[in-house]
Amino acid sequence: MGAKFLGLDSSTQSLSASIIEVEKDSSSRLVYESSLNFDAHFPNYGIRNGVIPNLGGVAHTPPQVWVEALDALLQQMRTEGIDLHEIAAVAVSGQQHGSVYLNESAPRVLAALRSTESLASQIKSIYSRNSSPIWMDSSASEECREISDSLGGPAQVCELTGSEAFERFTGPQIRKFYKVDPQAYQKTAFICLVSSFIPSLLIGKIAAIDPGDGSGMNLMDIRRKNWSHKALDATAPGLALKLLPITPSDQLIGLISPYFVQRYGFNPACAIAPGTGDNPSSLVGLGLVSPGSIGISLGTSDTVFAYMSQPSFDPSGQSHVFGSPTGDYMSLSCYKNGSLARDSVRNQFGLSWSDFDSILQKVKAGNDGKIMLPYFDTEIIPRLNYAEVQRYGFDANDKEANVKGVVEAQMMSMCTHSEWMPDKPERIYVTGGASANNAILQCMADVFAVPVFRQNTTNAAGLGAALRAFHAYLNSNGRRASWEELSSPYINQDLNSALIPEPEAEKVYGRLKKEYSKQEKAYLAKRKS
Ligand code: XUL
Repeated sequence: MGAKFLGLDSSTQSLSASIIEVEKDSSSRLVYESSLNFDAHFPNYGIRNGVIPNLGGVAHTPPQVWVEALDALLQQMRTEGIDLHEIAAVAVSGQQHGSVYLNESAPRVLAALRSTESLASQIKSIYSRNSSPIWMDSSASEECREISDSLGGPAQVCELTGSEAFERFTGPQIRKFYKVDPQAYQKTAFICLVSSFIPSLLIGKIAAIDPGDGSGMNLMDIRRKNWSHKALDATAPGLALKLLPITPSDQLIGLISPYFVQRYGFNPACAIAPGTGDNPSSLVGLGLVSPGSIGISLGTSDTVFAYMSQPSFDPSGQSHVFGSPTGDYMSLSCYKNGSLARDSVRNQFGLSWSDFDSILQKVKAGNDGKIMLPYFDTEIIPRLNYAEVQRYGFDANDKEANVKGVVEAQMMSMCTHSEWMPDKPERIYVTGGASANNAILQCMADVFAVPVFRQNTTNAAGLGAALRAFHAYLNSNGRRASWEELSSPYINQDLNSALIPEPEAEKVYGRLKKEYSKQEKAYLAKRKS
């Protein structure tokens, strides 16, 4: 039996576990996956889809939900008979940008956890802020402007940090916290991301942030991969003292804390690798470690991403450059109207996923020229601070047109807004819950006009985390394995199972994409005037 590596993915709506088993020759396979939904398990927090509802543009989650989920998932794994003693190393993938604020008692409390009591009950006093702003928050526009002005304008912020100032990015959120509640900001001794907070629990001390998730903050110098003092100063006073230095992705950050050894049977020698964001983690989980292919994740957010050897910026300023776990870079375009927009149409007409699929298949490509702009919620690309669905040539009651319209709109928007990316995609590797749906993937293939490969797991972020644990573990033992080698067993490149563009549909979308961009531009111009 080979060594095992555990990836934990703390996403917007759930915490998932992925375990890979590695043989002597370093080949590996995925041997376990499971998931725990936040809303279903922790109704007492009053969250909906993982978020505190009805706060307008403000989107927060109590961090205690993530903490409870960690105990609950590990307990569930034990109950299922998983021997956690076999895990050699663990890495975490987390929803990006979300931040956790801790007071000065945190290091002491984390170092003294007793295995007889739950994590949540022991750490409830370590927060300087009870809720965490997450990536769905769109309420920090004023702070984005202030940071941008102080750094010389949007292009300068992008050149320095890899992205223009964005509402959901951690820097603008920190600035907002400092302005709204300066006392609580002052009491904050440490600021973590979701992807460094969970590793902090695992090692029993505050864990550092890696360049992949550090680049989602508007605080990291994207080229040097360390904090930019100019950006920190533009954000909030004393911020440098609240952040640990950035840690490289391939170096272990500690051993698992005795709490997990005693409570769940982990081996005391089990090592913890740095956490990173779910998109950087998916990048390696999909084997995107050289140019040529792009990844699309269809989850709560829909994202389009690709490997880059050097930073290259979207001239429209809507996409981002992040660090990649390989030590290089990645491009990332993020859409807020992902699964919740698809769900909203499905629920409106009381459809099951298989009904939704049949309608998508039945309605001809192009929806007879009917176009939707799918802003069920505020949007990131294009940047919109209000929710307003637009329908051209149909209304809200037309079931077929709405089902086809929402998916075509998502695909056309992702495709047209990815045209800036330096390497033209030759194929798409797809992940996320909705990647199980054939008709959605066929529409993706037709719109992008390239084959779409569904992977064996819908959770590339969790798999990527397990692979990162393995990579950092090898590295710490003085062994080097290439990322190609590590990820290749998981990449489905079989053309027989790929979704291939249909020539007729490809032609239809060639025309419709232009029309879509026109409608999008006209709508944005109308809203501005
Ligand atoms: C990326 C982003 C989202 C979250 C979702 O910039 O905001 O994809 O990472 O988990």
